[in-house]
Amino acid sequence: MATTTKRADFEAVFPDLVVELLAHAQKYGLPENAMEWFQKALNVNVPGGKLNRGLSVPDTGLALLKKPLTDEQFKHLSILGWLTELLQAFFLVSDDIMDNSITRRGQPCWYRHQGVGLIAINDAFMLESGIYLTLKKHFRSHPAYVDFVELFHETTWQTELGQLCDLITAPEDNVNLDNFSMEKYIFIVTYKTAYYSFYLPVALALHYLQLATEGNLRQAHDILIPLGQYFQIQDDYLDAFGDPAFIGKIGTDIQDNKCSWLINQALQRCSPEQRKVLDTAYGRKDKELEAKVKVIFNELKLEKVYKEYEEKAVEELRTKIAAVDTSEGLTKEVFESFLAKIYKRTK
Ligand code: DMA
Ligand code: MG
Ligand code: MG
Ligand code: MG
Repeated sequence: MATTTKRADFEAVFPDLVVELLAHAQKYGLPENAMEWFQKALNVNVPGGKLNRGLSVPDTGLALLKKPLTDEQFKHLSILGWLTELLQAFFLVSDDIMDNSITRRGQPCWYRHQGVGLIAINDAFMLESGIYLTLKKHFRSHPAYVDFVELFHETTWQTELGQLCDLITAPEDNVNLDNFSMEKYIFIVTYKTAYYSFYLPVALALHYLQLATEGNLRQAHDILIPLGQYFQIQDDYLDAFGDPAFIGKIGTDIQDNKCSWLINQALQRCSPEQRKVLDTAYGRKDKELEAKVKVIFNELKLEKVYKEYEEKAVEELRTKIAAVDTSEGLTKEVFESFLAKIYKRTK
């Protein structure tokens, strides 16, 4: 039996969701040029990524049931998957404005498209609204409807808390590396990334299949949050050490003064001389100063530090997964498939 969802099968569900959302705008007599704008905002920002989050909703369904999904289950779980991608699109459009990013998925960021600019803010809101319109259309009479709505609201809130801390820990005009710490870092990444990227897809599948017991949700949480922290540490590592052509985005963390995993590791290991360079070069909108920071990252062998961290983190996650209590319908496969998707990822 297939244990993972075919990307093409999942992708085939999206165009109908676009049609439905456009129909929902048409009902209000939205002018044609605005209809076209919204359609483009959906098609540019929602598909086209790795789809890890979206695919993991039907994949979790498969891993929970351990048998092929019915056509209806596949369709519903895929719709819920696309809603996690809509949520992600809403966050990424906003994140790229706030992070002053250049490219995303190998294209200019949405706000950098010709004629878009800060209209992207409203586009982000409309992507978010699309979640609730679609939920209502397809799941209004599902027993977990209220759980779905509450879960999307709570996850959005959590992500916003994380983004707030990410942003205010990285003031543009006041670089002070003493403000960074691993404690702050773990808060930021838990909230800005782990909940929406890892906990949400699994919780959605559990609710959809009526397997969302308190115990199952708690166990999922206790594995998926550390898994999400590991994922964001990879993101931070790739920001400086990844290949922009391959990851589809140009790293901005050093110039943006971000409290990233790499700078926290550097601060723990640097000599007083290296610290002086970091103090004057980190968080400045200047390519040469950014390069100086990268020289120190290399001197401190952060690539090696990262690889050692990765092995240890994965070992701990495997131990946690092995201890999962499956008596209420949870399976280890749910978590194994997540881990397999991200272990040693390079994009
Ligand atoms: C990701 O943070 C978090 C959200 C909520 C988008 P980030 O700015 O490190 O992401 P990226 O590297 O993709 O811009
Ligand atoms: Mg960003
Ligand atoms: Mg960001
Ligand atoms: Mg990043």
